[in-house]
Amino acid sequence: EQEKTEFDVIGMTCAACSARVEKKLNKLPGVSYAAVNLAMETASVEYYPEAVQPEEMEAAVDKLGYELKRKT
Ligand code: 9UX
Repeated sequence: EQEKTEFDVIGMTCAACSARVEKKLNKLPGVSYAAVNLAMETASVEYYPEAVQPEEMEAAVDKLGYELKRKT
């Protein structure tokens, strides 16, 4: 069963930043769809929890130099 989660994204300045974060999330195995909103500084991710966890998304984006904070 797919799940959906939302993050605040910290550190994005321009559209290339948001494209980079979005591409990274979409490449993660287990992620079926990721969309980043630069203006809102948010990311919405649909994923298969048996294949990937939100912590892995945070770690992958951290490596790019941005920070994800999961919304509760
Ligand atoms: Mo835009 Mo983001 O020039 O790291 S790509 S600021």
